[in-house]
Amino acid sequence: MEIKRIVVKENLFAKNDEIAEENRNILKKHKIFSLNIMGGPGAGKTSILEKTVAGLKNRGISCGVIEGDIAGMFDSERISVFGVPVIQINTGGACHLEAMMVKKGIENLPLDEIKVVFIENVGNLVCPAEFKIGVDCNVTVASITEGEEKPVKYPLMYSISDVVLVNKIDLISAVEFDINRFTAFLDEIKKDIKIIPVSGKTGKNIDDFIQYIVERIL
Ligand SMILES: Nc1nc2c(ncn2[C@@H]2O[C@H](COP(=O)(O)OP(=O)(O)OP(=O)(O)O)[C@@H](O)[C@H]2O)c(=O)[nH]1
Ligand SMILES: [Mg+2]
Repeated sequence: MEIKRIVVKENLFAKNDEIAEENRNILKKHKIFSLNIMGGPGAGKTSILEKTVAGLKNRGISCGVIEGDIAGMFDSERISVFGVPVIQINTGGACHLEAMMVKKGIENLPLDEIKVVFIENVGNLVCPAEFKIGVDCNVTVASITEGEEKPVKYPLMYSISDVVLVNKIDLISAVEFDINRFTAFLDEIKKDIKIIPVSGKTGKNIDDFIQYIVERIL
């Protein structure tokens, strides 16, 4: 009997890419610089966003935030304290944001009033890297508590990143993390990448990240 083969994955990605392109066009039309903030669970994505959103606000730069989580409102509640528009997307089980989910988020933001959109992806070092969402800049938050070799163990995530924020740098003496070893591993995966060691807790070097964003605002 003839066996039928249906390649579902490719088609799904193709449709996702199409919607990601629509997102890119909507954001471009409104001259909004957009960032996809990715990283493992608890790496410090929201902590860094709290400091970054506050810093941008102090500079008079308005932003919006889309929070992606499987369930719950914790992260959007943390961000809303800063008086910026924030949309919580609950994926209901999916371990990543897809372009259609992000599109719904974008459509609910006041696009004429903001210059920057942050999209915090679901905490996961694998799946978010596989789904384009149509942003200008992919950021991976790498916590030093995860270990130095993660770039070579999760190569796709690091290979699609434009910026790596090496977070929890305040814990460096306790964790004995060797940043040179980390950057050497990262260099094996991707050469052209901006690395900023930061602390989402103390705010150390968050200004460098803010400066990078300011320089890229359209
Ligand atoms: N010491 C220290 N703790 C941090 C730092 N950044 C975040 N944390 C702590 O790490 C934990 C997780 O931080 P979050 O900002 O919620 O991490 P997240 O990546 O947004 O987590 P998910 O959204 O659940 O994936 C919290 O207890 C934070 O206080 C840091 O730079 N230093
Ligand atoms: Mg978070």
